[in-house]
Amino acid sequence: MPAANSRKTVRDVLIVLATLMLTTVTAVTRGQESPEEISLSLGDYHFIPDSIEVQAGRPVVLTLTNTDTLTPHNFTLQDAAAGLDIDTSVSAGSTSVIEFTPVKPGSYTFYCSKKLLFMKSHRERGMEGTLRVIPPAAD
Ligand SMILES: [Cu+2]
Repeated sequence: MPAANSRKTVRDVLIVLATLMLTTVTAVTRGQESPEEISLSLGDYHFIPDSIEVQAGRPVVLTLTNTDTLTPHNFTLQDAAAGLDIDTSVSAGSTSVIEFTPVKPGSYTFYCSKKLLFMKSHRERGMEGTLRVIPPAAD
């Protein structure tokens, strides 16, 4: 039945168009979203807080403050599959601000990769934490 088939095709095309429009609207809405601002303090082999949660697609402004008086630290978060490649040093007593937009929901480990020769790395001393990326809010 050709007539029924073409009606079905028209319906399929409409569904695809509607989906595309919805995707576009969602992308535009997300683009306008204000960044999420998070502060982390780095010191004495810890991150405070050591667990942060962000939303996929929403930009994050991360303020990293090293509260130690001598020891440099860094914030390393690398996951190629999730498009995350962050490695920022923060010298003692200073602050660095980084921006990134997580795109893939999941749980990612960040850590400090500093290490002195013959010593345990900061990560081995417990300097790591978790970034949880939750799916975008359905609205
Ligand atoms: Cu460190």
